[in-house]
Amino acid sequence: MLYDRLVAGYPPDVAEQYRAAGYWIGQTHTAMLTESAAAHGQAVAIGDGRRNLTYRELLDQSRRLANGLIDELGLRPGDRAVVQFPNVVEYVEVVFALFDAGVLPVFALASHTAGDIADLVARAGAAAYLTVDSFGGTDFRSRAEHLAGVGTTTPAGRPLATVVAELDRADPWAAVRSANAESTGRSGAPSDIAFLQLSGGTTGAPKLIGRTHDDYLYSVRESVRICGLDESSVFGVVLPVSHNFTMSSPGILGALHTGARIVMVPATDARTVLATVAAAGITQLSVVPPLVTAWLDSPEAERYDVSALRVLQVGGAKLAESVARRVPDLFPNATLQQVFGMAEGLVNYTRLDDAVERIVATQGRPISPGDEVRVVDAAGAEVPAGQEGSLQTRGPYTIREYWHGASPESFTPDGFYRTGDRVIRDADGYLVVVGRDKDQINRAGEKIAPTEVEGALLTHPAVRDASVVGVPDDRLGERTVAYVIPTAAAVAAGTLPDGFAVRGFLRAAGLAGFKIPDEVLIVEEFPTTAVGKVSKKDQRVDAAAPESPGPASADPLDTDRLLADLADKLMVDRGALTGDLPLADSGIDSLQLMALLDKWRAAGAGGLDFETVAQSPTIRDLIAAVRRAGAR
Ligand code: OOB
Repeated sequence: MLYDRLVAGYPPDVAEQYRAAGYWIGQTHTAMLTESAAAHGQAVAIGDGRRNLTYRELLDQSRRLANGLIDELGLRPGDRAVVQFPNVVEYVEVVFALFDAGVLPVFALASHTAGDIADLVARAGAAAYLTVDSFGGTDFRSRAEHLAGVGTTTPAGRPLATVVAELDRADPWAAVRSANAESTGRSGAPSDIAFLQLSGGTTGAPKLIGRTHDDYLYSVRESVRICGLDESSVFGVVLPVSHNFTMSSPGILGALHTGARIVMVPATDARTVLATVAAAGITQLSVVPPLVTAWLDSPEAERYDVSALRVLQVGGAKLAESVARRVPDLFPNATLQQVFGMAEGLVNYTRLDDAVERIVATQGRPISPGDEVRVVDAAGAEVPAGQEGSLQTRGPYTIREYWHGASPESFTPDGFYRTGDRVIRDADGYLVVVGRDKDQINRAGEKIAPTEVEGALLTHPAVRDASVVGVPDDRLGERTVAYVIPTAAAVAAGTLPDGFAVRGFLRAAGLAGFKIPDEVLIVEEFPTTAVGKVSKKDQRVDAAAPESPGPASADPLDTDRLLADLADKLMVDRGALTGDLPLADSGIDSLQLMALLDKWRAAGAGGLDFETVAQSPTIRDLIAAVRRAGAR
């Protein structure tokens, strides 16, 4: 009973083949770290500017934490624990503690809201929620207290356990850590599901993806080889720590497998990243395309010695060829590597020794000779090389089913995963991503299910119908546009909500920041297809059409206007923005700042650069900088 939930869906004969081929070597994550600690004990495994841990220390700390989780919280093998961490050392400690205890981490993102977490806890049947006290202006502790306080119970009838790492303390885990640094011996079998990763999601909440130790670590070892990671490498973590790209391609696990050093980069803006590359000698970075574009635009680009960087991996969303060609301007010594992967499994890489033309123009080819890839037409028949079709895949590290068999239609009867991506495969097996047939928005690499946003919009009393689409955007890849039809009552009463109010409503309703539409358009009706369905295709085209210029304002860089722009981005009341508020505490992220920068540059602050904006200590300094740039 205890272990039946841990069984993955690979047919036994297929599993045998993968073992015979040497793909699955029968190692758990705990064994992997133990081996690395034996080989590289005194080397620094990870640092975030607050704490550094050697391999030996990481192993010891995670074991002591594992014993504490068992003794203090009563966690048992096979339990699930939702982890929500920013990019800090404690994340890696806690994940390996859970592996050691045989508890499955469920990888939430730091950007998930309290509502998202409650939903994850319920769907994963989690026994625990582990997080930090607070970070970047978010109070995670009260979130944990709330979850525990509302009497959340686990399937076994136990109350939800919560653990909060206190980041300001010398010993952040003082409350739970045991003195016992022995392995618990509970880490389970290599063929067990090791953790639950989240899918991008097309309908409603993200689906849970159970990956086994065997299958995941196979992809990690091969990624290490393909991406040129070795013990002299320094891997900089810029993207969210728990994302599949950051974890395993080759990511945090690849670095730990090979004895490399992990450096948590504290922010994503050009100055912070380039300065950290220079100071820490970072050799490998994994990023999404919008960050590359932003860094290329930044005057910081030439100010730091970033010659240490050997590999710049870009993935999660399509990298424009024009941007790919400019990467050497930014990192003269680095080889660009495109990464087209998915949490469900399949990862494609361009190879480091591929010709430049192939690197800039394709999204790579699969990791493994065991990866089976087919490109099919609407009837499911394979199309020849060079022709566009839907990508399906099966192989030694791709799931055969979602957790508890959710969404069976995502798999073909013969066990291929329907990726929802439209691709062209060339004669050498390299893939070019040309589009999508799943209803999903890819906003700067973050995946958004339109149905989830539509559902939230429909709870607004003045909204009769809602349709959410992704529209091509130079900076974000895609931006999110919501079309809203108001109720007749709201129209009659003249109480139509505006975009600002709608976005504020969504935030209050608990929608994560990255899912809140960039634009809300109030309309009378939706365009329809021949069969009468909402034509999202037409809506995408309409939203992409250039806006008619509105009435010119007297001074678009007037202090009040600037504050209103900021308030709108932050979805707070204009009144809540005081001049003394430190920018770092305002909750604004670098992509939001970049969007504002674009707007203000267009409005007259042409010479304004991102770093000046991003490094403004307070809101007042920021406004002053924009106005200065406008006056020049
Ligand atoms: C990665 O994983 P997910 O699960 O967040 O998203 C997967 C989806 C893919 O199905 C595809 O639609 C899109 O993200 N995608 C790309 C892409 N990489 C991912 N679309 C175009 N070009 C690319 N290079 O995003 C992920 C997982 C592991 C490694 C890297 C990315």
